[in-house]
Amino acid sequence: MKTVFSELQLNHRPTFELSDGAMAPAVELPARAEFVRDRIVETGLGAIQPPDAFGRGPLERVHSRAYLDFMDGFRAQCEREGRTGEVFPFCWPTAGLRADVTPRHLDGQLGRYSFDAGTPIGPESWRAAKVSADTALSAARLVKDGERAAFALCRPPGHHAMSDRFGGYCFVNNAAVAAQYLRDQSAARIAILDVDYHHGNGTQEIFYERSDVLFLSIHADPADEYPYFLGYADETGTGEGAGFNQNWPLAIGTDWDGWSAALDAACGRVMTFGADVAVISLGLDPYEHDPISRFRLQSGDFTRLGARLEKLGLPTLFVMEGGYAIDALGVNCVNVLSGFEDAR
Ligand code: Q9C
Ligand code: ZN
Repeated sequence: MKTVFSELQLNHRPTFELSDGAMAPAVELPARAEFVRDRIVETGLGAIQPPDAFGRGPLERVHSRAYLDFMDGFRAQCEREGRTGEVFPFCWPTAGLRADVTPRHLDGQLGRYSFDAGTPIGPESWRAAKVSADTALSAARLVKDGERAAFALCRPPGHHAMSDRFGGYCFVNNAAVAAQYLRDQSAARIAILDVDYHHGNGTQEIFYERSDVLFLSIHADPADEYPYFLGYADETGTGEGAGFNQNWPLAIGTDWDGWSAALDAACGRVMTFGADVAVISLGLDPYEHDPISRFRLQSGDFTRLGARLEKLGLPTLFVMEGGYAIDALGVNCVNVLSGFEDAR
């Protein structure tokens, strides 16, 4: 299986994040991608190639122009306002405040275009995020052109990014951009299966009214876990999209037995949907030793996950999302990919 990756994605280098009421060391670090890349080389999974530049067009298919304009201008605005290091939003237009205004001040704009204070953003972040999206698009193109599967080593991740808000360490929704690209280029029906420990709220929001893109997510119950305000079982899509969104919120402490039951159900739904392509939002944070998560998948379970996904028999795009147990990340990620390859 081919991998797409660029070292430019490493230039987003957060130092701190707001966590548990304090500034704590950031966990979404460049080393995450380096460990995965090194493991791919070590195991001989396949070639690693750099992404092509797709420009702004494919991003505009899932993100608003206003959001992309803000992000494109973010660095210059920081320089004008003398904001040097990382910045964090802290004031949002929630119910009772005006959602129809876009303030001039950077802090007002940050509130307008984000949904949490846990996503550090620095001067290099947006460029790295755009390259991460190019990585997803380039891997999608490999699948479109006939590869059975491809791996987009995306970082920063994407599945929390909404049509016009960043959050959850995510700026561009890489999986959504790639799915929409595949929809535009070739496939009639796309299934996105999100196995990250956290609900993929951004991907759900982007496709919630669509029947051509099925969104399925297996994650920790949002009553107990980030992102708290989306990802419940009663969210099944609306309008044209009614019946094309499904969530499996699982209890803290879920192990492979409980988790794989949800996986089987989700795979069944992919088949009844009649997907032409599967896009896997591949979070490795269901791992038992993940520092910010509380599921109990073991390294060997990730191999089983890859083998189960192969049985779908579909062209498959893997897009990396979360996973913060840095020294196990390479093994767990490549276990999924080699589990898929070895089942062929
Ligand atoms: N005390 C992804 O996995 N909250 N994002 C962390 C830690 C944010 C995770 C709080 C978690 C976001 C892509
Ligand atoms: Zn996650």
